[in-house]
Amino acid sequence: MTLSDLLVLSPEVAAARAEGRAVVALESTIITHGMPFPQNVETARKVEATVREAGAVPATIAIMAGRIHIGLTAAELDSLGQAQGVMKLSRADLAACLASGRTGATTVAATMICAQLAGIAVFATGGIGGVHRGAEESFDISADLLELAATAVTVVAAGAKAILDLPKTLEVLETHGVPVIAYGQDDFPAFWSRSSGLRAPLRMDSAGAIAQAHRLRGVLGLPGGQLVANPIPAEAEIPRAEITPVIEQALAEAAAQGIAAKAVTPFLLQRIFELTEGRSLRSNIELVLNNARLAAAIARDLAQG
Ligand code: PSU
Ligand code: MN
Repeated sequence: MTLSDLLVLSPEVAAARAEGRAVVALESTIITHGMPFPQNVETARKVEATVREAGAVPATIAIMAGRIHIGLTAAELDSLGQAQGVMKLSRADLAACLASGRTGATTVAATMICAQLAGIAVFATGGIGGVHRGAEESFDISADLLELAATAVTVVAAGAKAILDLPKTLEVLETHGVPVIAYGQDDFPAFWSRSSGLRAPLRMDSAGAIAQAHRLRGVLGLPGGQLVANPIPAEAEIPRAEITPVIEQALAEAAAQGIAAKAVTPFLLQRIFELTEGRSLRSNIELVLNNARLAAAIARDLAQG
């Protein structure tokens, strides 16, 4: 079994790679564990269309029947969006999922690994995993953070959700040498809200500068990627004062029900969706589309060499 036996490129991605065109990787956990059906599939399609409109080719990544799919056909995307019992894959789970032949959705960490194997340098998502509140007791720190330190993919996200401990998340990223670049503002964004109230370590105002920093990390021989924190568009944001009590309630329920490990992030997202009567999901969709546009611009700059 070699790597080329494992990777299945969609026809669109294979053509783009052959022609040296820009490609943007997309994760699949947001489809299977991050949003309810049918908005998950509708959003995934819209994100792909947005990447294409912005002049790049989308590559949604998932594991199916023992292969790593880089780019899904419309039928594959539909079936993934309704599949039951899909594994949530981080670095630890990838090979085991392939060996078992089960269907698996890739988190930020696993998507970065697969993107790099396929030669894709830019990846758009909603929010990354981070240090959970109470991590000093639970030790719950997302493997996404260590992946950013290890794998040379530039990840465009709307920051990290305020369900996490954002100051600790930024500290862990700094410890591991991950550049955290706020796009077009000084503050680190907080997913549904444009600002977390914390200053981001770095700021850039153009896709070209982000692409150049990605290239220069390669020249310097630095392993690891970059986190680009792109604030949600103003018209779609939920101000921090409004989302904070909702987050507190969802966190209290998770604690009361003993939700742990991989179940934490999906549980909180679902409860916040219910408590906001869908408003959080509408914001989530808009921020992902916004990230897809910026990621496509970065990928286009990189493809120009
Ligand atoms: N943030 C979202 N939606 C998501 C996720 C994060 O807004 O669906 C997913 C991503 O796939 C991320 C994962 O990589 O949750 C992090 O999970 P954990 O906290 O268990 O590492
Ligand atoms: Mn975790």
